[in-house]
Amino acid sequence: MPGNLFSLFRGAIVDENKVFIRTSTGRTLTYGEMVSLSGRMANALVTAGVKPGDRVAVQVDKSPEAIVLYLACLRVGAVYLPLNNAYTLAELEYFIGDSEPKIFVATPERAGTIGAIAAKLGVSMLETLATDGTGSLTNRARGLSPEFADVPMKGDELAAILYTSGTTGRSKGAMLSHDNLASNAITLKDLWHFTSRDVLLHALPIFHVHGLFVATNVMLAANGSMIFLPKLDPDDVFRALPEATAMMGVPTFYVRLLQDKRLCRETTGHMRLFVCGSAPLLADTHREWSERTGHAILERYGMSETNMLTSNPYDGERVPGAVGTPLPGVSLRVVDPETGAGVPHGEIGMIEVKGPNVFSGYWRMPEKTKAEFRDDGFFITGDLGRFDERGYVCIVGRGKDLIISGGYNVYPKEVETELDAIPGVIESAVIGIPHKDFGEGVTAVVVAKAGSALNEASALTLLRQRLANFKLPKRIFFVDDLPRNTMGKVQKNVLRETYKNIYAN
Ligand code: MCA
Ligand code: AMP
Repeated sequence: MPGNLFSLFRGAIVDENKVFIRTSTGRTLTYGEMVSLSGRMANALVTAGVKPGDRVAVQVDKSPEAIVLYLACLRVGAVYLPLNNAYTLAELEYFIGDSEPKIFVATPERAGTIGAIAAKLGVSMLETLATDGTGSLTNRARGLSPEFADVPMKGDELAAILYTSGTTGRSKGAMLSHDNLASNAITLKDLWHFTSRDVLLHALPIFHVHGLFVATNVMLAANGSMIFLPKLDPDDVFRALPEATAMMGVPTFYVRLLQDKRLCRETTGHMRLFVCGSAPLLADTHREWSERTGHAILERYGMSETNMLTSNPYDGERVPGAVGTPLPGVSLRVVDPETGAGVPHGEIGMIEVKGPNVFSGYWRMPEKTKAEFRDDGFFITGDLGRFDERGYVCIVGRGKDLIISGGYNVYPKEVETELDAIPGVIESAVIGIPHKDFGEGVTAVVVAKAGSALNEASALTLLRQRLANFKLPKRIFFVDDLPRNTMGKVQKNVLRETYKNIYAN
């Protein structure tokens, strides 16, 4: 492994003039510019007092400069902490308090409000970065030298912290090391045959593993190019598609593109690869895509804590409904969730994993970390699965109370906590219901006090101030009582059955 991950990326450059990122507005960043700009930005961070191990929290829009900032953090040895730009101030307050960043980088529009919270929580510096690359951070970097001696890192030192929600409602920061990220980038580049001839159509957000580490790190390791779209807009996609060789997306991308008449063999014939992950891809979507385009989507499976774990083959059968075999170097076993003993081949159990890609633990949560690892070092994913007769892994459910909506994780407990805090609410249950577009739709069932004036719209207005938009229930139902079993536990399976068809059309 390369030590500092940036040295892997620098070493992969065969052509400095090659475009690394081109935006949908036509702005470009070459590999040579990426090295010099990240050098300047690394100098800016050091001048601002950032030291190895310091957290740099970032909530900005997608831009080439945001990637440059990520790379500058690697070079400095700082810990990059990307935050979903849908997070509300209430959510940010928790992340800032928990991670204690040295600097917070925000969009110019949000700098004022975030600055007040950051200052209250003791963050000494707030910098800005806009979508067009301007802002106080780039101003700081402008006059500085492009030369920067990358800080030597031990492979197990932290490169990034990614917050993932938790079953208790408190988000946990998954600590990822330089080696965790390097191992996955090298493996996926080789497995999926990425080279400097590739152009990746990139419409994912860059604050999660999929858009940042799977897509961007793999392209950096391959010296390939990316076309950055701000979001999944089918018009932008079909405009950019002729120049692309590959695309990565969550299932909602594929569902939406299938609704577009432009999707056909002619418009996708030149493409080399379509990769999907972050949530289950329905077998029907996989088949429909193959029929319309002639391309079998390559589905893979991973987590924020582990990066990628399994993949369908590049050459060989890509099976609808299966996530493929464990990546080289990854050990994956299926066990009895209670005892941890292996289950017979083909039977369903808890998926546990070990490998160079697996994180070292949750930021400042040693107890949680201990609870989610076995004594022999295997990480308990919370996903239920089985091996099929080919040796492919199939994910059949989740042992954790988690909803995945459009590729984003939503933990019901977090939404229930916010609902229960609303005056007039006695209790609530939040469930995931099959949703045509988002895979699962966050759905709330609420018991309100007699005579309360609370209704769906007023509850949503209050929630909107507290929760990121993708966590908001698509529907809220008011009932007299929640169904309970003899132990008094809410029967979410009964609720899921009651509301199972609400998003069918
Ligand atoms: C937006 N909305 C959503 C979501 N996104 N609601 C539920 N779930 C979502 N994911 C809401 C907006 O708040 C808005 O609500 C309404 O939907 C319409 O917004 P729209 O503009 O259509 O949304 P969009 O911009 O098209 O976004 C949908 C999306 C996007 C394309 C599915 O959410 C997305 O890019 N998801 C990818 C997430 C991702 O990268 N996951 C990877 C995590 P209103 O109108 O009421 O305000 S990494 C991971 O999971 C692991 C490691 C892995 O294996 O990869
Ligand atoms: P996150 O915490 O956002 O990284 O989400 C990780 C979770 O997404 C995993 O634990 C799985 O439940 C789910 N996931 C990711 N990829 C797939 C996939 N291809 N099929 C089914 N579930 C997936």
